[in-house]
Amino acid sequence: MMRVAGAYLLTAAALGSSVVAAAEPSRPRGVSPEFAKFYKDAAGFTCISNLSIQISRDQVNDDYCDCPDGSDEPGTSACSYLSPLSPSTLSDLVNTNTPNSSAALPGFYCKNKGHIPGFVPFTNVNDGVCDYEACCDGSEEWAGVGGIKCPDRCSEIGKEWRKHDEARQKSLDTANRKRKELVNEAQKQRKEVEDRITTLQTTIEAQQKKVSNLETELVETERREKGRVVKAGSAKVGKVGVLVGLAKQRMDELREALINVRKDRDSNMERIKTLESILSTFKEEYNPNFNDEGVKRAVRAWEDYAALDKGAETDAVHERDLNEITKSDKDNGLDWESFSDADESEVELLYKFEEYLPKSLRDWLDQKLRDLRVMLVENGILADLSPEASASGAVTDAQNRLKSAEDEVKNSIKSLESHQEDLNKNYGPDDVFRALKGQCISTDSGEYTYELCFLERTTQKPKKGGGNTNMGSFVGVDSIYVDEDITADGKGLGTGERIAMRHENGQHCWNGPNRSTTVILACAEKNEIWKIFEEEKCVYRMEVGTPAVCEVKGGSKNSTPRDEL
Ligand code: MAN
Repeated sequence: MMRVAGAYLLTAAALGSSVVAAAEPSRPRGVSPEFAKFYKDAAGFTCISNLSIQISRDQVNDDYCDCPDGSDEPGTSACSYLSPLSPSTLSDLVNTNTPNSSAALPGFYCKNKGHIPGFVPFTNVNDGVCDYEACCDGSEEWAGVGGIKCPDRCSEIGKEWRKHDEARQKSLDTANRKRKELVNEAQKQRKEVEDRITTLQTTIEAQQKKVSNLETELVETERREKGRVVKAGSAKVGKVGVLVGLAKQRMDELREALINVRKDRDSNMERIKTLESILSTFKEEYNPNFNDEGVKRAVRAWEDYAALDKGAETDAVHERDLNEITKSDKDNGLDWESFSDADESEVELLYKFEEYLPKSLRDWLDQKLRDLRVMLVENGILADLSPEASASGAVTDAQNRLKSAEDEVKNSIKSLESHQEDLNKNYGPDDVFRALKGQCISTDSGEYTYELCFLERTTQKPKKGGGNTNMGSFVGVDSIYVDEDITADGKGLGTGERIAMRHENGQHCWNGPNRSTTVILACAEKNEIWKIFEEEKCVYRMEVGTPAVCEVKGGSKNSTPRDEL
């Protein structure tokens, strides 16, 4: 049913009847088909809600109010002082006969042939004014008070109404179709989020496995880099064993070489001594009187040689050291067996193994060992443990790989959490607002342009330039009761529960709160800001049309036709 200026146009649905009934002889003036059953008795009339009061038939519509509920005067204004029947109790009355209003009838019934039947308030009956809005057939002015004539205009008014109604219905259909599209889009977007979550979960699992592998790899790389020996020996002898074996072999070679050198030295010393003794005797015993020039030159050369500094006699300490060096390893307390059994974790000891040698051996061997180590490193037997080598080596690579894998996991978890949060957010009925997210609409009002970006924020932009003002960021969806007009072009909130979007924590208002905006939504063919006003300082209210709330309980307008004819 539609309310028009205090009167009612009846829709077929509202009264459960599909056609305007043909004139019924027994139906008194002003009675609608739905109430006809109360007026069927030709002998008399029983007041509709006062069954104890019965009157004669000719007292119906005699312009005198007999029934306390006014039901005996359906076609006159005689009982118009009674409070009118509210639209909500009309159907109660028709269906149950138990009115809760003093008036039993909704008003004077106009058949309005060619248009939609309607009721005119009883006060308007025969008041000398044509009530074409509710009574296009002019039947409520049946007495021609003051000479008034209200010709039937239902044909033209009905035609115009149907045109409007068609357009309105078309627009409603379009709006509903658009909503369906939005819901489809929203579902698609939700599905994308769900799929992304599934993908992320699998990705995270794989990434975590990768991290764990890289952790193992790093540990292994670190161990390998500390004691890398390429030439692994037999299964029984470990890498250290191989290295110890090589070192021992080298030691033996060096010792042997030293012993041989000492032997040669001693034998050569003996020979020198013998030669010196021969020459010394020669010098003592030769006969200078023979005047042999060759002999004289030899004697002078010998004297020169003998005068040379021969250096210190053989250093006893040095000799003792050499004796120690050339002793067997066992006599030196060096147990190669125990080194070859060494665990890899003891590998570091190897780099300092000269410390296990007697002091006397160390200096001499130091240089040799240095050479040996270089040779081993160069040949890939020992790892290069210099700081530069470890900083740029495989360990750093492994560390970097692990670090970036850990970062990947962190990023994926963050993304997963934000997608899960998004899935749990209230995006309105059917998740429909998801499809509007980020879409902006705006309208001019006064000195500002006002903008709404769905699910983001509302903004006030001065037309004359200057900075924009944040009127609040989207925080959630609510329901709000409204009772507003709907304009002829269908824009407006109407009456009932509507979906509202809250926007809070906007720019602080001087001497006031942080700006906030309530955006109230009603069904419309397109997204559009209808009205914007500041309810109180820095508290704004926007009325917005959108297909997103069509056909939604608490979000759309009445499904009955518009108020306009
Ligand atoms: C600006 C606008 C107004 C608001 C005042 C408050 O002029 O944001 O809407 O009322 O500031 O000072």
